[in-house]
Amino acid sequence: MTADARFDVTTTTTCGYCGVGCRLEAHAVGDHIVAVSPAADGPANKGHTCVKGRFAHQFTRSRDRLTAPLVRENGELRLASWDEALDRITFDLTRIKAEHGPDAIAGLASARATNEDGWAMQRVFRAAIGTNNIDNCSRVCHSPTSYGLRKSVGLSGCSGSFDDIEQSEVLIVIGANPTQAHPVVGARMKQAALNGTKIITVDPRRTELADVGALHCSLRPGTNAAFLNGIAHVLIRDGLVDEAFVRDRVEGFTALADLVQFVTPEVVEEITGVPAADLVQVAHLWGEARTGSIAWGLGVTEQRYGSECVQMICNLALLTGKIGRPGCTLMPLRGQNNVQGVSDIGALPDCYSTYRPVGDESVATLFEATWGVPLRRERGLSLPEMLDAAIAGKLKALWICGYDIGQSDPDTAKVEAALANLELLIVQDIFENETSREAHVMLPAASFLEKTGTFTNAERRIQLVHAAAAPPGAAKTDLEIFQLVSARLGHELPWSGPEDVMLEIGALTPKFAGVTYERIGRGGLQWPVAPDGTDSPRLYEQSFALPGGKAQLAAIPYKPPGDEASERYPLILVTGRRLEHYNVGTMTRRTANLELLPGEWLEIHPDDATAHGVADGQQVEVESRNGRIQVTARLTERIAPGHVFTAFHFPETRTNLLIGQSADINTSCPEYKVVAVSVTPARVGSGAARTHAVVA
Ligand SMILES: Nc1nc2c(c(=O)[nH]1)N[C@H]1C(S)=C(S)[C@@H](COP(=O)(O)OP(=O)(O)OC[C@H]3O[C@@H](n4cnc5c(=O)[nH]c(N)nc54)[C@H](O)[C@@H]3O)O[C@H]1N2
Ligand SMILES: Nc1nc2c(c(=O)[nH]1)N[C@H]1C(S)=C(S)[C@@H](COP(=O)(O)OP(=O)(O)OC[C@H]3O[C@@H](n4cnc5c(=O)[nH]c(N)nc54)[C@H](O)[C@@H]3O)O[C@H]1N2
Ligand code: SF4
Ligand SMILES: [Mo]
Repeated sequence: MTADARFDVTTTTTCGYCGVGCRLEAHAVGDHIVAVSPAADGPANKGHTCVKGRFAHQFTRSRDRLTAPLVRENGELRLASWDEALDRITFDLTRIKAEHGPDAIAGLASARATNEDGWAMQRVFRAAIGTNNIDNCSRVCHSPTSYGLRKSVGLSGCSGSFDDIEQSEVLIVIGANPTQAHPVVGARMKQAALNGTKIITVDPRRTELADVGALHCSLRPGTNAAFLNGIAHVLIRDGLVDEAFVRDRVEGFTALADLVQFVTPEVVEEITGVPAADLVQVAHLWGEARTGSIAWGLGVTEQRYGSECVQMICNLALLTGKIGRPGCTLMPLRGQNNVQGVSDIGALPDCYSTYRPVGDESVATLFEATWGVPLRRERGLSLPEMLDAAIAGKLKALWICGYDIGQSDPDTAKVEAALANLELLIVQDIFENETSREAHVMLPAASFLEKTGTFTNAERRIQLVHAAAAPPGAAKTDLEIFQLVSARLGHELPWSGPEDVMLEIGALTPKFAGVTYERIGRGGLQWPVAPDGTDSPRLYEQSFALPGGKAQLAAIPYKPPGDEASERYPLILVTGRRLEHYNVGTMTRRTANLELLPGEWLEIHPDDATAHGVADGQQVEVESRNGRIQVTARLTERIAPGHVFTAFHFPETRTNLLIGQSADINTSCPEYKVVAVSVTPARVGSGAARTHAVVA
């Protein structure tokens, strides 16, 4: 309830946009949310929010919201009752399973929905359908972070908290643009810089944070490994290693020292373009500081060797003992509100919750005992494998919850071919999107402001989400939808609400053992959570979560990225995001943020613009080996010559037509960050991009 007379009800909840996990107060009048303000006691936001959390809530009332199921009939989607839609799904899934086996069916869980929604979906796939074909959007985002952290230090999550930002003497921000993508964390970093934290930014673009930093290193896209190994070289060469820490707590020093001995600052300058003296300065700032943290983002992960680079980031913390103490944190800036959580709870083809392999007999039998059905021991298909299987005609049905692969996945033409080849495509979302163009059934879901559950932010902090309004029309929560379908498939999901789901997660997941809604309360709980409710704001204080308790240094050489500039494609395109819009933009394009930023553009350095005959504001054609789009050019000196930048928030731009199949070697995370392109003035009527209306 609320003390403010302007509102009927005020509900404390957690923001559903990015992984910062700001706590919000949502104010409703009648059925409508009319305002959102920051919760003063939010552990991550401490009374702040950004333009999305605070203002981008009008989408909840958009006329475009899905308010009833849709089913395809004679080529068209038409309104249907829940019974009709569920009958169609049950009939088709049962038929496909009988004809082709359970592995002809696959699912994608949402990084935007709650832990409880994700848990329900993976249970439907594993227990009701009988396949491990379940994946989520971390595949294209921070899966390399998860892989790298698990190899180097053991657990797939931030080693500390955002509170370590202010306690860091030095903060390296590599391949992340927090003032745009994690604005509240970006603001905390800026504030820390003003209070003395030395920020080192490592990014081909001069990000806003670079303006308050001690040093900006503008490297060539795709050369992080050379940079990181070069720092390790200087740390070892100049006696900046914490020898006691390395001796007692770390393995693999000799192999790393042997590998990096020839990676001199001069070699690094040659590969990355970062002046040798700057590299030495970074190593000394880092090595000589008492405390220091490293934050990273997609400029590290969305690369061919992204997972290896995460291991190399860990090397720098381990060599200098900057982990497991205040102000010493490995801080991956996880993207979506619950991309950490949806992976933690096991919406992945190879693991149950907290990354326990599906082939682990003791884990599988525990799940079998609770769910009462036999479970598969072989891993399922990852997202790219699902698309290949659909094109090959082996995958017949795909159920996608809150993930618009038609806009966000690489190689749009390939995604469209895969979707078009399915016998059953279920899209469960709050809006129609690019993926749903091919849907056979659409299920209308409740948004984060209309449901209860939990999200896990980028600090491993599980926080409560509370419904602040009712879902529109006949829309249902994702959890309710999974319960309805599962029951029809003959496997009841025996919960009376999301709180019961969390109790099941805790019972089957030792690292969540003590999690209850009551204990989560207003402050959240950072996993692992002991049975008595004690949580873990800081990992690795005494030992690492690897056999023997020791961390692993990785000795891995630099290798060039998957794509490189050529005479035909002389510029390197980097893609990313902008402050005002969120990923595929279904939500932010239906808010006043559209007025702040109504369309896409290509950032190009004035020298390149001159060389390629492009003027500011001109429509240009961008072509890669994979495809061609049209977009407006804007000249800016924030981008280095030789590189261009655009985002992917507008479906009509079709940015991802340009992205090919190059991906991280260990996790298949696409190389969205390094694509060789040509940029030329658009020929009138060349029709590279399909346009369609975006209704606010
Ligand atoms: N406003 C807004 N916020 C968002 C999102 C959004 O769409 N809009 N999306 C959310 C999601 S899902 C995610 S994952 C996060 C992403 O957040 P970030 O990881 O910060 O995202 P990006 O802007 O894609 O990329 C970060 C930086 O990597 C740099 N980069 C590119 N190539 C390289 C390279 O080879 N080396 C280095 N060192 N840097 C490189 C780019 O220039 C860019 O500045 O943001 C989340 N927050
Ligand atoms: N070129 C390029 N492409 C990229 C990237 C890049 O840097 N460059 N980044 C990649 C990254 S990091 C990511 S994470 C992806 C993100 O790509 P997506 O996951 O596809 O994008 P989102 O906008 O986060 O939301 C997906 C869908 O969830 C729906 N949704 C929101 N809330 C709910 C809910 O509560 N329930 C249900 N059922 N649906 C909901 C939205 O309407 C939307 O259709 O994009 C990737 N694509
Ligand atoms: S910083 Fe992220 S979590 Fe916080 S209000 Fe903005 S979008 Fe929401
Ligand atoms: Mo992401």
